[in-house]
Amino acid sequence: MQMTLRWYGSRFDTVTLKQIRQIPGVTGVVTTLYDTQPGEVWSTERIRTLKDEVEAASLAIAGIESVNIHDAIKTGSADRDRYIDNYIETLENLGREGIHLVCYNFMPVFDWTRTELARVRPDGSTVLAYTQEAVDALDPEKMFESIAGDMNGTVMPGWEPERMAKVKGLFALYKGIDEEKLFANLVYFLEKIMPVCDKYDIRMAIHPDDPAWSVFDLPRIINSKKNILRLMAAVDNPHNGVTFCSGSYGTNLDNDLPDMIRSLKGRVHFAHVRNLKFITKDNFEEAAHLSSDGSFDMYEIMKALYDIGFDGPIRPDHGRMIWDEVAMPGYGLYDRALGAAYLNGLWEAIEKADQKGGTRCA
Ligand code: DNO
Repeated sequence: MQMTLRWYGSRFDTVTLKQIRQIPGVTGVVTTLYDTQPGEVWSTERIRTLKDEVEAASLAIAGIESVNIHDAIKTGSADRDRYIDNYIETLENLGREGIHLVCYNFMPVFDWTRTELARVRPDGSTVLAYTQEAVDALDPEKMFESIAGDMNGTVMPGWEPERMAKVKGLFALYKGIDEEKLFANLVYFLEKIMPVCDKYDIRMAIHPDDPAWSVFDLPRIINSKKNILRLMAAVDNPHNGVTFCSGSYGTNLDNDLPDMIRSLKGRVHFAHVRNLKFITKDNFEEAAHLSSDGSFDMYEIMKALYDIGFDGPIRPDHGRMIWDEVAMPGYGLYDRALGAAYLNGLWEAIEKADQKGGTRCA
């Protein structure tokens, strides 16, 4: 596996490439052209400039997170083929620049949903949190305003103000789109792009829905073992793969994370590994990566990735805000750096135990 950090680009991120380079064991970033809109073609020039900048800091682009999907594709509207052609052109341009991993999601209207961006934990750190009660009490069109004040002046992925200004219209677009239609639209899209992925060896890695159930009555389809395996079977091409995000699938306690990873052997192209702390089953907060700080057994998650021969990029995911850092909630430097070091430590231990046949010194 390759340890990486998510980086939003020098115009948007509070964390620098130099800082990322100094986290032990981190050799790459997953990044994006954060100012492009879904449906826009990414030019070769811009991809090359981004690549040059990352490489000048002695890091590599391990993948793109995300090339976002236009709503016309998700809703299957009459003009979807035009946007799929644009997506294909972007993939070609990325492939020619030697980029072989693309993370994306197929969530309607909202990307990941949290109801608090700065819940205070017992140690004084602040974290993102979710309660179903808060979602149920909220007018979906006011969702953005309810959290905007806690974004520390940053633009959060999926919650771009321009997009949120159109939220009413977005809800209207998805009227009549149920889970079966959304699934069919996703399969249609994947079938169209697979030839270009085959040609340039681009691994598509779908990010799960977060939380892993329907919010505001919107359809959600990438949220369980059954549903993700259905997608893998529907487009049975190794380039159709997943971003295994423990913090997203893990929102639903019915999801057995190590078992899901094992069932996806050969299709996990990218891993987001983080921990959650459950207060009740639909009230959870993000925790430090360490197993004992949250509800997941992080060793078992890393072991499952090791056991399936996972060799793609991995990244620590949302970190706590600690040590008075002011950054994009979830995406500060300090706690993600601790997370990377911890995950690297787990991996080293798993690997060495395996190489030594699990034997212990007398
Ligand atoms: C949140 C992220 C998501 C993810 C997208 C992938 O922190 O995990 O925004 O990047 O859903 O397209």
